[in-house]
Amino acid sequence: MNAVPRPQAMPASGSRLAALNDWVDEVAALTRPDRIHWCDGSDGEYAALVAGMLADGTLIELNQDTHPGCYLHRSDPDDVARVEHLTFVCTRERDDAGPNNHWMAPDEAHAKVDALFEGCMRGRTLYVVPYCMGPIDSPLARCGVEITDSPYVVANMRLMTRTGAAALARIEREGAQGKPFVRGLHSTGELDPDRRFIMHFPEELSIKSYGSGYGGNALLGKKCHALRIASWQARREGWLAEHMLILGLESPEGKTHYVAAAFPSACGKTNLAMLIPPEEYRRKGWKVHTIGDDICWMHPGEDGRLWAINPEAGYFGVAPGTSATTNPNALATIRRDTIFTNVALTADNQPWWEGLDDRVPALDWQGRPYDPANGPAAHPNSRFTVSAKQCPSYSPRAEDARGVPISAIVFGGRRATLMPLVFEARDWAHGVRVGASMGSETTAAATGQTGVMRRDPMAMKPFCGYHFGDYFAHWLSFDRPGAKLPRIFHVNWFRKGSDGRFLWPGFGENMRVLEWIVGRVEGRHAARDSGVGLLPLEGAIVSPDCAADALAAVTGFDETRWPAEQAEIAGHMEAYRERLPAQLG
Ligand code: GTP
Ligand code: SPV
Ligand code: MN
Repeated sequence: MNAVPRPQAMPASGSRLAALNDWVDEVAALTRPDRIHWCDGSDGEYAALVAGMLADGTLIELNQDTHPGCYLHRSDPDDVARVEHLTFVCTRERDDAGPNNHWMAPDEAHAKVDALFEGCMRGRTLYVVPYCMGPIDSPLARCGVEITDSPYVVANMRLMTRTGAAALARIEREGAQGKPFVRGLHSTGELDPDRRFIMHFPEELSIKSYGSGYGGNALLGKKCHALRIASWQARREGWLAEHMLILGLESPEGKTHYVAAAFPSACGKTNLAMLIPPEEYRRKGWKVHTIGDDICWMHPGEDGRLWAINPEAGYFGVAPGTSATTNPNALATIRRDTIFTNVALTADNQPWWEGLDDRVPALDWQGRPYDPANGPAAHPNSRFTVSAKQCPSYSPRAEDARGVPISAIVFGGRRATLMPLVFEARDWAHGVRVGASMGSETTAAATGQTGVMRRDPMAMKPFCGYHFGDYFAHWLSFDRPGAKLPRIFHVNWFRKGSDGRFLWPGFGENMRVLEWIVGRVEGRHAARDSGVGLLPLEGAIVSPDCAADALAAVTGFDETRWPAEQAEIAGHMEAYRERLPAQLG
């Protein structure tokens, strides 16, 4: 990199950590910003960012009477979701990234993306965003710094992570002890899909993302750090970084079981995490407490249990389908201080999306007068960004430095056929096989065709930062003397009848499945064995919103179709053959 003079406005030093200052200098020399701003995470800073974005049109003010502190961002129409085909894991050895990732040699990747970064921040401000993934005082938390030229990203990072002064202090403290922080460099570039890359360098604990301003492509604390880089670190350090929600299920007796659940993108994590139990359960005293809705870091504790934290501090949730009937907690959460991205607008400037209610929107997600001929009014991957603390079911245990002990792990996918409403794995190794075999129909959370069935092991296909064979072996390794592992289950809310409609009512009714799961953990419910695993006994799970024949279809398992599914799973495992543990072979 060329040595260039510092721009006038650049502070001599933004941090007590030389390694951080040097890196910021190095990036500034490459990207040539007009200004550098070190984020302190304060309210005043957020207000100034928002004011700037309102002035230049990056944000649009929503109806402040109905939605105080809420704004709309319309992204570039070519930049609306994660881009898996442009996402790379750049390890020295190609095989370490595995067939589950796109790979590029680190030197080649740096050269390719640095050429794009060259001078890209001219006329822009370079923001330095120190952040902590997890409770600020938790030994399970990990820190990073994102450098970005997008004020929208800075504002989203402030809602999604613990940013600012406290995070910087921890980074400096740890840096003095030689502990590295994850370095994430981001620029929106020209938002040109042909000049877009999301590069990960797990061996260097660094990320370089260019050409997108959307979600997981740009908020680097989320998928890039907390899943791809963290999964790599977790393997080395003996823990798990997973695409899972975490909820606490409190029984009428006041006992709380924590459950972690891995469903692929747009397959129901946020909804399950914020579930409101049906009236009859509420009356008895059942409660759901939300710890996290997307990512879970689990560490084995001294007691042999897995202890989990949610590394995030906010939700980047799917808007379409969110309503007073499906997810009232989410709706209550996003009534104020929320950034909406790519939703539609009503005539009185309120955010709107398909499934919210029966109003007719005035403008679609691109700001055009709404015309059904143009497709849905809200983009199918339109989202809200909001602080987790605003959720009525938010649990203070999300701030617990020790995390919460996990009683059950639940895998699940979007499967129109075959996979039953719920089953339990016979033991840990079987549970790992169930997770590794997961299938799900693709959704709008990533670009590409939707509704295509693909294997998505542990919901980590787009997010595991290393070879799936090594990953499955890592999962199996937790079964060791002294371990008190969670029981493993599999659910499917998305079975369809011959008329194409969902057989199971889902949402709040999923409480009935959670209760069965916790009942199994406590030894209160019997089960019957089947090809796929342990099924509930007939009548153990019923719903007033599910007719008897639908219930029988959705809770049962068609053994005649199992051999074909198993053959398909074997074919999928074949791709990881060279590193596949014998137990999964
Ligand atoms: P990411 O944020 O992409 O990781 O998604 P997620 O897994 O958190 O999915 P989310 O809870 O946002 O749900 C995605 C879509 O599935 C929304 O449109 C929901 O309304 C819908 N959905 C969630 N739970 C259920 C359910 O139990 N049944 C049905 N039919 N749809 C559901
Ligand atoms: C997902 O796709 O799983 C998400 C949204 O949670 S994004 O942050 O864009 O990855
Ligand atoms: Mn997700």
